[in-house]
Amino acid sequence: MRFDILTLFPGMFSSPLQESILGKAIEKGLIEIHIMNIRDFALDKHHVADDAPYGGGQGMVMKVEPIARAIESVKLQNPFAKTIYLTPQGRPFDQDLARRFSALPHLILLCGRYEGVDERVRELFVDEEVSIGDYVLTGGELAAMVLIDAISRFIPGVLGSERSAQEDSFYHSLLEYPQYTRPFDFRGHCVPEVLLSGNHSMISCWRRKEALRRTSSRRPDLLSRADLSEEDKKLLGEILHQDKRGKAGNEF
Ligand code: 4GN
Repeated sequence: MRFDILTLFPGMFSSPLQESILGKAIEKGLIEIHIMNIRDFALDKHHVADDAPYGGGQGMVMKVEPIARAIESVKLQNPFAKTIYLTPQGRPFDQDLARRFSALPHLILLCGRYEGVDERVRELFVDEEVSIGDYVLTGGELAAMVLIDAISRFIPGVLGSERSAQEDSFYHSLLEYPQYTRPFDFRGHCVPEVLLSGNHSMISCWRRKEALRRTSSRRPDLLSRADLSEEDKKLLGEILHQDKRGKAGNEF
C-alpha cells in the first residue's frame, strides 16, 4: 500500500515512520511512504503556500494552487488515489475505518496547518475528511501518522506472520486482558496463580473474564456492540456480583 503525505513540515515524518514495525514494513516493501512538501508546488519565488483569509480575521489559510498541484502530481501517477484531509471536523477514525482504508492501494494524506485549507481544496480534491478524536492539534501531521500506523497493522506481513490485527481483541469490541511477565512477585504484587497453572482452558476463561471486566468498567459503550456468548453473559453476571462486593466498579 502506498501513502503520499502532503505537508508543510516534512521533517516531522522522518523518524517516527522509520522506527520499529513501520520501518520494517517499509524495508520489506509492504508499505511505501512518500513525503511531499507543499511549498515545493508553489510557483512564486518565495514558495508561499499560505495567505490571509478573505473577509479578514486572524491567522493564515493554506492556498489552493500549491495543494492542487501537489495532489495532481500524485494523481498523474495513479488517478485512483483517494485524498483524505485530517481535520477535527472529519468522520471519527476507528478500527473499522482503519481496516477499510487498508484495502485501498493508495491514499493521499493532506495535512493542514494554521486556520486550515481554502474551502475549494475540500470541494475539488478531498474525498474524505477524517478526525482522530475530539481535540485540536497544531497540524494534521500527527493525525496522518496515526492513520498510517493503524492502517498498516492490517496489511498482511506488517505485524509478522504469527499475529494479525484481526486477532486484536478491539476487533471483537473488547478491551485487552491484563498481561504479566517475570518476576512472579514484584514488591508483594504477585501474578495471578491461574496463569502458572498450565491449564489452558482455565487461562482462556480467566482472560475472557478479565477482558469483560475491564470493558464493562472502563468502556461499557463497547459492550453493547460486542457479540457476547451465553458464557460471556454468565461471566459478566459474576463480575457484576464480585465488583459490587469488592471495590472495583468504574475505574475511571
Ligand atoms: C486533525 C487536524 C486535530 C485533528 C488538526 C483531528 C490541524 N487537529 N482531531 N489540526 O484529527 C486547522 C487546520 C486544524 C487543520 C487542522
